[in-house]
Amino acid sequence: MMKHVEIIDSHTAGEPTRVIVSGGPDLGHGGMAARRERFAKECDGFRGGVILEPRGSDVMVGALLCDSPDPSCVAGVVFFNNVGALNMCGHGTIGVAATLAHMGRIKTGKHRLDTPVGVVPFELLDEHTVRLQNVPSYRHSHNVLVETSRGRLAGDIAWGGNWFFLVKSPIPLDTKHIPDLTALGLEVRRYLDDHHITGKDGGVIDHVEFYGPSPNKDADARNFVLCPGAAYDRSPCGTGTSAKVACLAADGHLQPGQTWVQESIIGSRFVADYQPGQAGVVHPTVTGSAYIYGQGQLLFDDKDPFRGGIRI
Ligand code: PYC
Repeated sequence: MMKHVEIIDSHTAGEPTRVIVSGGPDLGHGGMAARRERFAKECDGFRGGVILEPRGSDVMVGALLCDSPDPSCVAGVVFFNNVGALNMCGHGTIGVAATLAHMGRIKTGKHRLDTPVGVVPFELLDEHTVRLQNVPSYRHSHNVLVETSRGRLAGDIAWGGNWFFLVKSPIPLDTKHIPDLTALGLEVRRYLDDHHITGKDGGVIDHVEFYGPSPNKDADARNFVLCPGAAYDRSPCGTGTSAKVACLAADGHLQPGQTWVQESIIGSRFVADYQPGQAGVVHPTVTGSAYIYGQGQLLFDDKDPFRGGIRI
């Protein structure tokens, strides 16, 4: 038997998003957090088939488009990657918004997307450009020490819709150092895991964000974000930019409404700012652009030994 899954592929600041338009698993009618749980438990074969080689790549983030129980939302979404389900995804939200526009489901203006960690209001500014208001973000811990082969590093733990360890990079942030940055990011992750260093309520810190100056005068900083499955984010990472803004706000280095131009390791950009919220959280907005680059069907043949992806 052949299963057909309809997809639309886009990239946001270089980072790909594969939206599952139809043919994906039915996750029931609960809230997005419950559907994410169900996806994580029951849909690993589907996840691997869509994201892993030969149909996908480690870099890709999947976005399963769902209906939302909240009538104020244009859609619900469950994000996933090469190793599991994500909580939230900033570049993915921008990709989903551009995809909904491409499908004719939304026009320029304000909309809301239901995600596993809360409703994310966004504004479609033109067919490519999206300003999203991310979930409340905050710094959880400051000056956390991690021993690495590059010495002792002091970083921050922050929530921006995913958990991040943010640390000044001891390695130059340029593309020729990507293998070194990846290796160091994996070392940091291993250290955090081995020492049971977590976010709030034991949240696993599965993203590592190295930051430093940008070589370009019109960007405030550059980053390199290592994602949970060891791929690096080609975009400046929407949730990572939100976590960064929360840390800047906590240090008094960024004022409410002041813009922060965050550059990625490949030189692509998001523009962020924030408004203060209750109890030390910030409400970040992140603006970026996505471009559709593909549309079609994935085919899954029952007899294909790699219908669930290549797992090594
Ligand atoms: O943009 O938030 C993001 C993101 C998370 C993982 C990859 N991109």
